[in-house]
Amino acid sequence: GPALPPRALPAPSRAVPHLHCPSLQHFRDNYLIPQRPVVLEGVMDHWPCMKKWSVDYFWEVAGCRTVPVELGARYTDEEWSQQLMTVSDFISQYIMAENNIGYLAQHQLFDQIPELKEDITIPDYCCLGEGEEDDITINAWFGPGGTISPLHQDPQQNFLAQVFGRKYIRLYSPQDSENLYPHESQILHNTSQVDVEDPDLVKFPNFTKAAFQSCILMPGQILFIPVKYWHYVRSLELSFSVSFWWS
Ligand SMILES: *[C@@H]1O[C@H](CO)[C@@H](O)[C@H](O)[C@H]1NC(C)=O
Ligand SMILES: *[C@@H]1O[C@H](CO)[C@@H](O)[C@H](O)[C@H]1NC(C)=O
Ligand SMILES: O=C(O)CCC(=O)C(=O)O
Repeated sequence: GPALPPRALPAPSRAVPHLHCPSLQHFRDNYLIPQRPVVLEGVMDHWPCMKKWSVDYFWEVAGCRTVPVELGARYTDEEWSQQLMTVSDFISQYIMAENNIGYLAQHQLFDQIPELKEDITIPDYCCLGEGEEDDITINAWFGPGGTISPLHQDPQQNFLAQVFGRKYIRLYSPQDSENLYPHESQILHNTSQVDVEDPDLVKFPNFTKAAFQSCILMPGQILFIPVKYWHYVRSLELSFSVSFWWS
């Protein structure tokens, strides 16, 4: 379908705090243990991806590789689907031609193209978890402006690292789950039924009771999303993010 028209940003709310390269202990005591979101700056400045990654680079290193692509603005839409296609087809049909929304959102990309993995680093803070480094799931999120990840929660801690482009992000505490109206079905039970930026308050009256934090995640910033913390993500332009799920 046609691209969604750009929407105005919502009213200001509580901003997510920002920190520059906190010590492991400071991060653990003030954010990990109390399970508070925070934006980390300065941590990924020297990752090679910051200088190397671009649309041309992906075309070059991965153009002929076949990957699953999500078609449609959001995975809760009726017309949303997944399709296998080459990275070069994805780039020409969904990145260059700005009339369709397609999202390359997947975890196999870094196993499929090991070259890309050398351009990123697992954040040191992950060593504060109990899991092994091998158990960390690294996801790629590559798409044009207008991709939306509906409000949902995941079962692990997350570092969402922004390589290029900006993303508008809203966060709601797990303590507010009942005001977020999770879907009833098993498959979508960790996704909210509410369209965060255009809520139906007749159907979901208690949604306004839920307090939220928000930020615009900029290139070079890493957002810590605690386990089960609800997050909604909309890309503001061509964007590449890498997420690290760890425990
Ligand atoms: C939802 O929960 C399931 C099981 O807890 C998990 O595997 C999945 O990654 C979660 N997130 C989404 C978006 O489905
Ligand atoms: C809204 O919250 C109130 C009080 O917490 C509860 O009694 C009511 O059932 C909720 N309504 C809906 C539609 O979820
Ligand atoms: O960037 C996005 O669109 C969604 C990211 C996300 O949901 C995640 O990292 O768990």
